[in-house]
Amino acid sequence: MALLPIIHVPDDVLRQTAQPVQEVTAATRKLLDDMAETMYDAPGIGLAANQVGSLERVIVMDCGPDDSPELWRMINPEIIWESDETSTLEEGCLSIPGHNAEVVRPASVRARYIDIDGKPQEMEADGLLAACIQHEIDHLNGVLFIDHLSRLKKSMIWKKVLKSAR
Ligand code: GNR
Ligand code: NI
Repeated sequence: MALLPIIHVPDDVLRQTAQPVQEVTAATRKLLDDMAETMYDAPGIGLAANQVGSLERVIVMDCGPDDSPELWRMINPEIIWESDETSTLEEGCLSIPGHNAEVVRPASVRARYIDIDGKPQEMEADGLLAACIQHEIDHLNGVLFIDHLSRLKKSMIWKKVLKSAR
């Protein structure tokens, strides 16, 4: 396993669309394992491939309590159902360090994905896990949590980001 450098805004790779994995290989599994190690080290509760400079459609998540971790490794994840009910949760992003904001999203989702054995799976999430999987799939589509904020809130964060990136 290896720790991967985490890429920060305003790097362009965070605005690119990750491409579907055609075949689950040893390289795919290594990328997922390295991403999991990088996520736990950060620490964070999720990580998408764009954030480590890869454009494969893969994510890792662990929203479990420290004494009962639950690692999700997902290939080609997609939301196949979302609730009308929404929920508001404070989000942060390892690629936008130091900036948190409340984001409104569907409260529950159902997702389809390929597991590390190459098998199609479905899962349903609510609470923090639901927010996390939507946040990670957004990354694969080049979308950041600040894109869900009002123009004012987004521009306030973006100004600070550009200032500290100088
Ligand atoms: O560590 C993270 N915390 C978090 C909190 C609420 C909703 C989503 C997240 S994901 C984030 C890690 C990250 O940047 N993943 O892309
Ligand atoms: Ni993020």
